Amino acid sequence: DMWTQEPYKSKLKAVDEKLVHELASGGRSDSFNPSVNPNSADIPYRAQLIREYLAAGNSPPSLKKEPQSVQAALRKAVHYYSMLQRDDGHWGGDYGGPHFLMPGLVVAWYIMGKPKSMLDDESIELMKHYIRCHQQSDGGWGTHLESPSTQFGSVLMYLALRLMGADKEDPTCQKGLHFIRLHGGALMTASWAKFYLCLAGCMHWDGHNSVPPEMWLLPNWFPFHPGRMWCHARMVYLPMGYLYGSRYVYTEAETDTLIKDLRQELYIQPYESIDWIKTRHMVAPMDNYSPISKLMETAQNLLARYETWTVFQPLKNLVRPRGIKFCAEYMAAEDLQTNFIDIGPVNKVLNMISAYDVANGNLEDHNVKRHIARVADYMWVAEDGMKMKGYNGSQCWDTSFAVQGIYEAGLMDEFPDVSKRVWAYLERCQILSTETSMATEAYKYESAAYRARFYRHISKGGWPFSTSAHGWPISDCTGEGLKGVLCLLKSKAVLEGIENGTLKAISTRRLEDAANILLTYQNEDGGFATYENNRGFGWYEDLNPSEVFGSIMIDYSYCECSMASLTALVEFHETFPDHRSDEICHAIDKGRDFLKSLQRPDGSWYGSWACCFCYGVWFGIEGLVKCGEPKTSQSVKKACQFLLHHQRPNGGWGEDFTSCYDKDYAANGMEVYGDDGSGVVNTAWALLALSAAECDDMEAIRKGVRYLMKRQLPCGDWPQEGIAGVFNRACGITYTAYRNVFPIWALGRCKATYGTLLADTA
Ligand code: LAN
Repeated sequence: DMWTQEPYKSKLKAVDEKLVHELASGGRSDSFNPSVNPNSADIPYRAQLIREYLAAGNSPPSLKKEPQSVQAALRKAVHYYSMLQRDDGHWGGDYGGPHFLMPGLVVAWYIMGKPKSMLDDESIELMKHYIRCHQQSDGGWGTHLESPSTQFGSVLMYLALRLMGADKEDPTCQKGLHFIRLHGGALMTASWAKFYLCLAGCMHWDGHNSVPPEMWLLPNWFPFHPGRMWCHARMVYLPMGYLYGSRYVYTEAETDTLIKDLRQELYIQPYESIDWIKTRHMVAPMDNYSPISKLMETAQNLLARYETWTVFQPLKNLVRPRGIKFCAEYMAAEDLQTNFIDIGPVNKVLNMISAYDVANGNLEDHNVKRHIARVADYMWVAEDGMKMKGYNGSQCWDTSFAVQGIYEAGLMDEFPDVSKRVWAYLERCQILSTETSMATEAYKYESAAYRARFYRHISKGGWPFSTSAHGWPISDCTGEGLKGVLCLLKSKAVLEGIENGTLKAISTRRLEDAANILLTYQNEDGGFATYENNRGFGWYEDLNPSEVFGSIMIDYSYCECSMASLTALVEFHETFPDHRSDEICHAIDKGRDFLKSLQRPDGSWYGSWACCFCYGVWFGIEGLVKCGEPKTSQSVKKACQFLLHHQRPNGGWGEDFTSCYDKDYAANGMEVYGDDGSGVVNTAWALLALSAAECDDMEAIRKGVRYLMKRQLPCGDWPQEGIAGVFNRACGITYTAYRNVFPIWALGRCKATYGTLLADTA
């Protein structure tokens, strides 16, 4: 138990552990029970912060459930949440969920000779625990926490468990292997899993479709160019190109007995008998969310000839080394620009293996060491063990939302230290130039020429999703960050702090830079994509080589990114009407039209980054209304109708993850989490949307507010429920801040909007 070790042990004595536990778990005795709720409530992390809070002599909220007013509920909620704020101002949380990330890291660790500096024995034990926790009754593992078992999840989790030393006879392994073999063995897993199998030496590279590094050498005007792909797909297929192109295999594979065993375990046919080239297109139906198109299959078959036919070899020998060289150079730039965190967990691992290969397997190499030092950024310990997160965290994003919620709840001045710390964090996270924190080394990559060479958008003025060290700005994170700062400019404590020099000022110039970068993000269609402009074409999706994810090939305009960017521009414009006024007004008008164009006939918006229509509709309504659409307009009315239609008898809203997957509203089943299938986060989004539109169905609003209050735990927290986040249509991702931030925000907004009309709610 890592919490009982120094430096925490000494503090532990000072506080009442029972109280800590009650506060951290909301007084519930069932801490983690994956069969009831596979989502972590983040109890160990929260307990540690509460411990420190108490050890410093602060008093916690009372654990009595008083007869409450909305105001009292809010005060308690913010008091509770303030205990969890870190000294540097951010809120952290479990950002796990996907099951295909940690196995990649384990493969890297294994290939690199199991360095303890990357994962020590204790981490390995905790990671094995995680895998055991999430095994399902059929023996398999899902692609993410709440997904039914897939070959993708199962093969990877099994591989990780075995590489971490679990015995084949171990009951978890036996059940897992049974599932895998029952469904055709590892030949049937998805390509991203096959990739790791190839690296580890458990599959022949001929069994993997070509990822030619040469594609980077195509001229930029060429209709298909990887530089126009969505940055996440681009940054994953970059190291894949390097590793595939060099046909990298774990150097000890041929003599390693564990690898030898795995080669026999994972396949239902003898490993030596497999005609690999014929297995490239195989994939289990359960993994096949976005089937490979005929076009792509043809391309892959042509590439397979390019890889193997002798006529092509002179050409290949000429261009492949150049492609590999470009990939290595591009990866080096990405490593430096992100301080070796890299844009996400997949390229983090693959870039690290590549850097290790570039260094000829030398663990003492400077770059390899810097890579290893940044692995910890992705790890998280919760009640279900240690996991690899989907990003290096959601710090900046959650913090920007939290402060807006507290502001709308009217409690900013009541918690002055909270506001001051948020200010400090947002100040620190804004990206000040196109340079990064490893400025001297990364500097050369920041020139316009390098930016173009490596397909990077400008950074100056933006905010990232996680930390300043990560350094990739995002449109909506910039929007929410800017709105957070604008809120804080209304805090007395913050203004005082700036005045007396305890807080750093954020110059008007910096806020203008934020508005400037937001303007650059707007696409032709009026909408906003995630990290960059939309560069490619719709048909790129036909070339999606990943069977498990949808819509990954280009950066599309999204409802969420558009709302956050546009409303930030609106608020910026209200505060600084002289800066690029015409352009901003024009952008807002265009954006509003875009939002309307995305609205579905039933009045809803599909949410791409959280589950699902409740989230989308909140962004849709908020975006329209703040961009000047009358609240009485047809669009707004219809959107409200959509939400009202889906309110449940108990006053809440509850959507199932399949909404995202099927792109069709799916209500949670009654049995989910034992509360009529409603959930606090969905309900909060719906209330935020309805109150933004000043919906006059008071009965519905009152019921919703009452629901949120009823579900509040005695300590001021709310329970963690189903998985809230999603990406690429098919993968869930945990947000543990949402259960605090959104109920606070929604209650605060309803109170501000409806005031005494809510009076009889308690
Ligand atoms: C994220 C996290 C943040 C998220 C929001 C800012 C909330 C969203 O509004 C825009 C998209 C974005 C930036 C986003 C995109 C996809 C990410 C990066 C993630 C969900 C976190 C993890 C995920 C990433 C792709 C996971 C790795 C898997 C691959 C398929 C590469």
